[in-house]
Amino acid sequence: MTTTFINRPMAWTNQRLKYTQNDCINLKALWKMLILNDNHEKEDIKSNKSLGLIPHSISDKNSENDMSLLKFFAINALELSAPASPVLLLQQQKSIPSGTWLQLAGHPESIAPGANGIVRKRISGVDDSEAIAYRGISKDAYASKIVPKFLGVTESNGDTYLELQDLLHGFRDPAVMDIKMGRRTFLESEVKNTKLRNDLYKKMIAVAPTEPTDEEHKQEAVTKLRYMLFRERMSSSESKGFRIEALRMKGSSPITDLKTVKSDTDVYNTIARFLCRKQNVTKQLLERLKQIRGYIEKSHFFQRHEIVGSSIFIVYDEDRVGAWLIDFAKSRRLDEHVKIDHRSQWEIGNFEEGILYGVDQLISIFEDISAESNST
Ligand code: I3P
Repeated sequence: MTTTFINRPMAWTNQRLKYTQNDCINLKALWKMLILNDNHEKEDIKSNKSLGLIPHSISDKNSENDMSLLKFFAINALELSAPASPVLLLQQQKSIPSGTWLQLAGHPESIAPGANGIVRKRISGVDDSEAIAYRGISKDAYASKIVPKFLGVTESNGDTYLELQDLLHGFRDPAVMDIKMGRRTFLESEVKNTKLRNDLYKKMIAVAPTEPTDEEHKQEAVTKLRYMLFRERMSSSESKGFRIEALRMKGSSPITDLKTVKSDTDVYNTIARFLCRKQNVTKQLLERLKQIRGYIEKSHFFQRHEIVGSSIFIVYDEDRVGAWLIDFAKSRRLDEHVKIDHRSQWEIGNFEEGILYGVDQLISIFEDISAESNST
């Protein structure tokens, strides 16, 4: 891709930001990013490359937070091997530092802050599809390296939770971005779902008032398939195999009004602005994205599953960067005879979702941004 950096206001104007702060439309669908705006005293660097965290201090000389690798491996080993029984977690909840939790993304109240680097995500039960996916992933040498550490399933007060590595733990006022992967973002089962939904019609006309047909306007409802295809077409999902769902810059409010970020220029500029011309961050994230691609290609889990609706979650602060694949509620095991490459175009029955096609496109944009920032 040959895109040049043009500093357009696009999704970054104050007006947009103001609108976004008052905009509740997106909140239901966005559960992933929990940002703790706290007033902690400065923490030690706690990083671990194998968990997707890349400390700047490894490549940046003279970082004031330099710590021996041994020390941060030891810290992480302690945190992630911490027993995660319901009782302990409830006790830990009491010691959560006071601060403001912002749920930037997602189905509300499905995720709860834990402590010691753990978050809990509510699921339907022990056989929830996401729990099944995490169990499979954690047995896969490659897939397990690109997702949050899975600590198990726990029950508390009648609810069941996944216990996962808190990807923001230890970061200070981080920049975060959630990129939903894939050209197809719905399960094939939606094709047969004829249920008409007024909420999706409302979301549709909020973005494009003239999009519904006369019939749909009359019914004031659309099917989920109709809405999801529209959503993919209005954003970059259809063309690039990914879309930027939400982001937050250091010291700023979250931006979730990104449903029409679609063109090469808009996508490029949004990511470039997110990276703030930080060469080191861009370079390390590019390496991590390539690593993620390589692990997906080698993983047996990915060969045997369609991965629908997952996101790449990117985070960086002054000290470190990290990127992981998250959200496996719509990952499904493929029948034995079905083979997918995660890049081909979807046709009903072939189960292709285009996640690797999206990673290819994303890497290409990061390469362009990296080249641009090196040349200026
Ligand atoms: C939502 C988004 C979610 C989807 C949700 C959509 O649209 O595509 O991924 O949830 O369906 O409404 P938007 O991003 O425009 O808010 P699932 O991934 O769980 O299907 P829902 O309304 O049926 O929850």
